[in-house]
Amino acid sequence: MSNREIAAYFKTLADLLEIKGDNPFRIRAYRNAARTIETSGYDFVHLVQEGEDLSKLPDIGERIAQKITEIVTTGKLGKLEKLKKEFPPGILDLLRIEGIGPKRARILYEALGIGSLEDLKKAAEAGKIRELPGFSEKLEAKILKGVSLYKKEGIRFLYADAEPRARDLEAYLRRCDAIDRITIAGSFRRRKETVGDLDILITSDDPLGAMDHFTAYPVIKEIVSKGPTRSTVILENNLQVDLRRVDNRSYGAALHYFTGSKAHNIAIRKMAQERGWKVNEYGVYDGKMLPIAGEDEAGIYRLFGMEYIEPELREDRGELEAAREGRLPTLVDPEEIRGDLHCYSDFGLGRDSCEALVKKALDLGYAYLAITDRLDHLTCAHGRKCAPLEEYLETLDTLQKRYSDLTILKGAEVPIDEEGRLLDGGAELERFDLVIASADESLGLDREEQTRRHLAALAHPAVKILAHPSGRIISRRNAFDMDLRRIIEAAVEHRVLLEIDARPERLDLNDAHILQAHKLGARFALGSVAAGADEMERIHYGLYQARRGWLQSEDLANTWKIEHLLN
Ligand code: DGT
Ligand code: CA
Ligand code: CA
Repeated sequence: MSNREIAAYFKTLADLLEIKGDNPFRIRAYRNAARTIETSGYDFVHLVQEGEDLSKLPDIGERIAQKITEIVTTGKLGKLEKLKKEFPPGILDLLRIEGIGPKRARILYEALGIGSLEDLKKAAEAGKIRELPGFSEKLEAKILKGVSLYKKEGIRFLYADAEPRARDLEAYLRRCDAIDRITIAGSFRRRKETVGDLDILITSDDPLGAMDHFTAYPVIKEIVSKGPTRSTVILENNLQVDLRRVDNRSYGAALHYFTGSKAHNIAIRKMAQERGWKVNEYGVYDGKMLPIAGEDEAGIYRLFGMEYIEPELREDRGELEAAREGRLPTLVDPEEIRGDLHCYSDFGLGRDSCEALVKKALDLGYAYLAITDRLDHLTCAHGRKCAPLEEYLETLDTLQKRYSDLTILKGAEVPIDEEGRLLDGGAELERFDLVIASADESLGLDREEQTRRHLAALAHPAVKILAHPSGRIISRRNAFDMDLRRIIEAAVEHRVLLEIDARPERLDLNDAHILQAHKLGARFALGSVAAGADEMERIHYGLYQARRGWLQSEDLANTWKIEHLLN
């Protein structure tokens, strides 16, 4: 169990208590504990197993320590189970909708008895929500949009939420003597931003032993089916896992088939038919049904006279033609990343000092790091201790002197107002090495206004990167209504890099937009958008998205030398 998963229990507990109207101090204590656990460098499962005294850690008291132990050892939290029973089962789904937090969920539940997305949709359609305290007609419309978006995309897991669980399960399966080879296939192998379920392939000479081991995995909620060639289970976090046992001589064909995507498979099958062959999950067969490939995956592509196609590209978006013609991209590799171009320190939204970020960048082997606090947090705009801007710039200069192995870029994220002006708060933007323009959602703007606002900002000479360009949040918020093509063209013209925001719920631009923008000549920049040193590690989620968008190192600024980047 990962720290993130353990923290999720406390977040859910806090959410439900808040909907219930419980003591705010207790709620805050659980939220703080969740944050400590999630951002801790320690592995909590390990701490529990070693019998460490957890209550020595910040924000972890005696009782929270007990709860962590309960979660780690049983996979459950009794208090949470009990609390869940006090509400309709769909109540937590409300929180997945953009614009609804626990406070508003409480109002919806108390005033109108809304306990599911179905209830929410009905009430919004009937115009009942706008009247509630703290709501409005606009918010009601946004909620309605949010519900339909959520329903359309279904209940999928963010890749980043599935990944720790998948890796743990994989490691668990590897410990079994009855299991030989293991691969997690499906959308997970293609590193899609969300996954519906996990598809695992194994080989085994002892199928019953292998399946017994699988179904004994500690955090299973339900065994849906169990058999010698296939078993399906549902984990405590509702993630479904299909495990299939295949023969060694079919392993490559099965891997290919179950990696997908379905569209890619169908395109391959068509190519086979044109040659009078047949492809399925057992192998490739000639006209006389004799096997001609199947043991290894690369062999299947070779058989068709193609280069090996990386799983990230298998979406039937032209990869088969490219592979046939030998012009597949050399996808950008994690080792090529030289730096992070978007993160926050405790001068702004971040939790950690600039120095902590610098140290982390060195740990990650980076050559450079841009610290990019929001300019409105650095100038007087937020009623904070007035204008830490000078101190920010000085701090970064001082750190640069102390840490000569890393180039520290003095960055700023600058909000774009509704007209497309950069909110510079009176600061001179030339004082920064790197300016990131960032548009928040502006509900009032129509398509043309939203587009123009972006075009105006892109024309500003100081702007180097456009943050999270589409504005979407996975399963929560659609992309801004604007002409993205024109915005991409303007970015190309003004040599502004388009960001790939690596936050797991953002991953913005997405793969399809990256492909489109790349064809139009755009270049890209990855940012972890970390609010703490530990979050800088999540840059790889953005890298996966870049790979799904066919990017090579020359397309991605983070792989460039600093001189090239700055000019
Ligand atoms: P997911 O789970 O919704 O995130 O997406 P996938 O791609 O993992 O899809 P899933 O789990 O339904 O099936 C795994 C793979 O099996 C899929 O990527 C391709 C293959 N597959 C499933 N159904 C079909 C089908 O009807 N035809 C073909 N050719 N392949 C299929
Ligand atoms: Ca799947
Ligand atoms: Ca599946």
